[in-house]
Amino acid sequence: MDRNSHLEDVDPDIYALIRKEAERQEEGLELIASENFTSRAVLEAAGSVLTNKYAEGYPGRRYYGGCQFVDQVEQLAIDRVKKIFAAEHANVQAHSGAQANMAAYLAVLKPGETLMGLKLTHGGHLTHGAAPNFSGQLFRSVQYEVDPATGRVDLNRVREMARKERPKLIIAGGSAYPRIIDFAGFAEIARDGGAVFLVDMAHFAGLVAGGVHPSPVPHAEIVTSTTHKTLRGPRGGFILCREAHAKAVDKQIFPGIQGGPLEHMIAAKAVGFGEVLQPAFKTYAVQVVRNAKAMGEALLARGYTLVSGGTDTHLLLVDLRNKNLTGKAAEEALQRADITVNKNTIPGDPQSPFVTSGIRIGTPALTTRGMGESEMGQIASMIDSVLSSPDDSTIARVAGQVRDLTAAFPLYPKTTAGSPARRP
Ligand code: DSN
Repeated sequence: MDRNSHLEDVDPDIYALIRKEAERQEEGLELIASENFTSRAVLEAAGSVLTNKYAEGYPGRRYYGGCQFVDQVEQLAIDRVKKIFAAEHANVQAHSGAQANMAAYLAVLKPGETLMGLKLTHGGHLTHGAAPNFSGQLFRSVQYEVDPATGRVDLNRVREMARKERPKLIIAGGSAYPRIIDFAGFAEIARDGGAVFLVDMAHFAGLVAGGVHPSPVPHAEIVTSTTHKTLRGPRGGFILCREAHAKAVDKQIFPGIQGGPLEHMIAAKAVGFGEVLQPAFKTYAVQVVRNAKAMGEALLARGYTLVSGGTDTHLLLVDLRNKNLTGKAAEEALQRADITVNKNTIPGDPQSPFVTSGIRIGTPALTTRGMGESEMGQIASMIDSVLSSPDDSTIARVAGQVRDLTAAFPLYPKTTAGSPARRP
């Protein structure tokens, strides 16, 4: 939104709410592991006139006229994401990660057939077979868990379950799993049982792109992802697959589960992918992981328990039981100091998913602001102050520290055109 906002004149209510959200993002510490801040260029493409265009179909094969420019936009997005991940085929139309997963599953499974994924309460994702989700309703879902002693996926247990349950699709990936997954080991289990192996890399895609995390692409027949987490693009999804699954995947996205693609978002994805292809993105990805490790070490030094003992990625899962706190209470106390995390179940959690015994902490967003390991140490200390004594005076003191720190790392700094900070 620029200084002379048209929206401000037309709809001051929505304008004011967007301004408030921009200020919340600017002035708070964003530690939600699945969030990030896109560039102004991505925002501009997402807010472009491409939103006006219907383009059912694929580049060169549309059901509407006038697609000559959106065809080029979509082809650029496809070419760039294929290049980033060395993939054989890409579909960039999925509106979200959940849509990407739905289309990918339907490309290889019929309703009622068996899929196997990591249990949600053990770090998996809703779409990996959780009962209330389409993945648990349309398919027969079996769920593996992490080893309670290590907090890690144990491939021997996965193999045993796969032999017993004979899934047709095995899914690896999750939304609160802090460790590198053995993709080759999973692929072997899938191959032995005649299952398709799919990796949902939504959380760590940016780390793969930046070369600080193994790539699932050589091992999995299908890889799904979002664009807005560590990959730092706009909100959306995409699917990569081997050529053998290309037709089925494309057919399941359209006409299977979606209609017209969101070409403005596909343009924004293309811009984001273009940024990922720049050398600076590697530096970013390296720092995300360093920051997560630094945050983990600082929390361990203050007596916090981390599920699996630490992290290999961008996220940490903190077990708060030894601090006599629930995830819900911790999230609320930190929010009062403008530190945003999310409550999260820990493996074997005695609390309900609405209360939980843990919080999930991620470093992608603050790394985008330019923060490094020393800031992570400061933030761990702020978190500890709030969680140790969540009284009004501590919270006011920490909120002041948050204001000072965020002011030193402006989120959308002044552009050469002179737009002020805090005007994304
Ligand atoms: N719910 C998202 C997350 O926070 O990890 C994933 O879809």
